[in-house]
Amino acid sequence: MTNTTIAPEDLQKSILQHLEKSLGKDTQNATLYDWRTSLSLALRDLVVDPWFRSTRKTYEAAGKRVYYLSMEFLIGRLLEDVAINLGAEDASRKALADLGLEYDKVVRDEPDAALGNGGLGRLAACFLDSLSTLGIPAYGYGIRYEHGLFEQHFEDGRQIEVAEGWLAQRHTWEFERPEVTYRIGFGGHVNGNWEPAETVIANAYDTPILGWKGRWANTLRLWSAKPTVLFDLGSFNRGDLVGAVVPEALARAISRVLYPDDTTEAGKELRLKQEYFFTSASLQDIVRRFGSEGYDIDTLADHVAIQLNDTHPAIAGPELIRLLADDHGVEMARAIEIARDCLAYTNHTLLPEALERWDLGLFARTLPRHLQIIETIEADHLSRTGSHVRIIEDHSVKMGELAFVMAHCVNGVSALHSELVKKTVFADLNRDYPGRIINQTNGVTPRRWLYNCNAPLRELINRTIGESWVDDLDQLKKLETHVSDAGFLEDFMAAKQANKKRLANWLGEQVGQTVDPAAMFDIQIKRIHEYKRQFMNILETIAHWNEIRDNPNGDWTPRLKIFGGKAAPGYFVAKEIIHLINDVSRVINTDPVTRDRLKVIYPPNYNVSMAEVLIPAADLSEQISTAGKEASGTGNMKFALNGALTIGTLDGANVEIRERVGEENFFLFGLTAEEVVNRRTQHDFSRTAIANSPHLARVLNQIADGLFSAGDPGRYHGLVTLLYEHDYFLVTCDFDDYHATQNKVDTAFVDRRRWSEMAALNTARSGWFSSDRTIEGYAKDIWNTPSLLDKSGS
Ligand code: F55
Repeated sequence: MTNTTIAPEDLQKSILQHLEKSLGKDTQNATLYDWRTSLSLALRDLVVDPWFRSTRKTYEAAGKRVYYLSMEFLIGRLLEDVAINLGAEDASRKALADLGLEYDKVVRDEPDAALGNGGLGRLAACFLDSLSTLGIPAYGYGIRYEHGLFEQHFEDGRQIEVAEGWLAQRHTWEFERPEVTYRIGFGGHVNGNWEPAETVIANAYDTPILGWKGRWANTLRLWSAKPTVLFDLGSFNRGDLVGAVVPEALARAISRVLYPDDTTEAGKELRLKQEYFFTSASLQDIVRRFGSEGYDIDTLADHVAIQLNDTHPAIAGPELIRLLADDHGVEMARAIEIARDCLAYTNHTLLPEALERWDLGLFARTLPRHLQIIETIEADHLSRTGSHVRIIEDHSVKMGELAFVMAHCVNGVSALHSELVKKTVFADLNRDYPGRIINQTNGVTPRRWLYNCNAPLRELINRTIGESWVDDLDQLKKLETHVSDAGFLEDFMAAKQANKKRLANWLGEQVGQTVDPAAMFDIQIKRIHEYKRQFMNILETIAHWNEIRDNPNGDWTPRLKIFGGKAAPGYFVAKEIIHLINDVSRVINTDPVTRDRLKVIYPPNYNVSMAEVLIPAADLSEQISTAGKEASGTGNMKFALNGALTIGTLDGANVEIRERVGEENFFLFGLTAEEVVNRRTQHDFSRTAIANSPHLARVLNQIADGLFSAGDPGRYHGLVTLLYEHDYFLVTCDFDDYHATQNKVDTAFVDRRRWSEMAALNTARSGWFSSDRTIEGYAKDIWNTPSLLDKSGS
């Protein structure tokens, strides 16, 4: 059976029943939250059937399953996702409308599940969607953080972080499994056996992940930390009230909050505990399930493929060996072999500050048995390969090396990145284990990132080529023949215009700004980081502003520049950049000379749901990282798919996007990864670049003079000095090329016919960037897991 079709009347009945029986409310007193929860529960009822069916098929097939271990799953909202996968969107709309409610408003009431920082976590969420759509039996494993990524507020232009509280409301999609618990030990001693000093309980919560047309559903299992003893009655009885709650607080701290650092390693004890907590719980669960099906432990790798999403779960190597050797009596050398056959590792970044290393003392105190096992792994690795690469070095445990040695396959996330992985961070290990490193270029789910977020374009595509593209994105190629058709191009631009109007309304509501939907919408949304170069973007914006002011009667293409993104709370420079963007925005937006031609808006608290409004409305996608630094990028793919043109460097997946959409449909600028490395060796490269760029020199002087920080002229002294003296990310070197390319974009935008062709070709040629394609690559090259969908597609 495909597509659980439900009649609006039946759905409405179910909504009302849930309102009454599950929430204890009548229609008179129901709030938006009550309605949203009732609709969610009504739809969730429809998910259970395909979920059970998939689980049964999985057990019957007795084949191999994928276990995707990730510290982060950046899911966003689920309601709309479930509705479209069930084919119940129209029914939901109608059922609610008849109750006097607006579907879109109800959907927007759901808080984002923001259990991730950025690209790595969002990729994990797209992968879950694709695994279910493809019918590959899989479990996602992670942490049920009580607080997801912090809420970002601006106070006088500065970022303020506020704790996020998605679980303050009932999380309708999950099922608590009080009976599924594991003990997770920390510290203590090894006297033959490991005797942990401290133990917490990992408790499972399952969320069904439904694929396209409800043909298949996998499970996302998130672990919550609980104390072994609920309440210390002894302390309480002695009158120590605070002491009585301490053990509980300590245990629960482990799943309390997501670390907000994207690409910087925190090195904190609690973080190590989080990593071990969820990895151990997941592996115990995998081994228990395997055992319950009656298999011989020696055949584990025939049934289990474990993917490590970066090094955060790298403790899986030693932990699996520990479970096999210490608990199941497997001989050590064989345990290492089995573990390696099960494990594979994805690297997401080359940034040195992101490579996890644990202080040896901390590691020994927290996981003494694992340290012993790592020493054995290292000895085994050294003796087999004659390598000089050590896992334990400089008084630390290097998780990248551990993950590499314990994985049978290591992959990068774009063609360029995978080559750089071979040549840089893992050059020596690549020689020791030739062929181990492969590439799997990232992708994004077309269900969320086109079908769901872009109704106008979805409808146009459906009218033009039918609906089969949704789970076979290569079909978008069929649009190419329509690009010579003026009518199609007009419709394509009309869809874009509708999305721009929606965004304009949204901006009016959210930030109280009026914008012109005819202006070019130029968007950079991602974490704020020096390598991503939001700094260069805002500097170029100022240069552009200067040019308009110098020639106010010129024929300027109106632009709306939108920024979105959070900075890690401890990342000082990134926070300064945010402050600068907000300061510049205030000055530019109040300038009567440029008012109709340039505007800068930075809506606070960028998240998945905001991306869903911004991306479909973009004309121009900013992908301007220093070449060699952005492992892949996935936002770049979402923009191209939704018909935005990219201004970008030859970095990460930009390279592959440009190859596919055609170089004439992509605005390329900047140094290559190789040139970047060379340029850094040149004496005073940034001073030279600034001296040679009148535009940049002027902008830097304006900032240094306090033009954007009236009353506080010294505010950006540090940022400006950084560019002169330590411009590691080569903002100064790429500035002029970026500026010149932006001028080309201005000119191109005015030729509406040509622009619409380029935009439509971006959509038509982006099919390859579906995460379905990526997952098929992993399934074939790494996991060896078949799809269990019937060939008929049911
Ligand atoms: C790595 C280590 C730590 Cl300790 C924390 C975060 C990371 C990390 O790499 N985060 C991350 O989001 N990386 C991004 O992964 C995306 C998915 O592969 C890529 O598209 C993106 O280029 C990369 O920065």
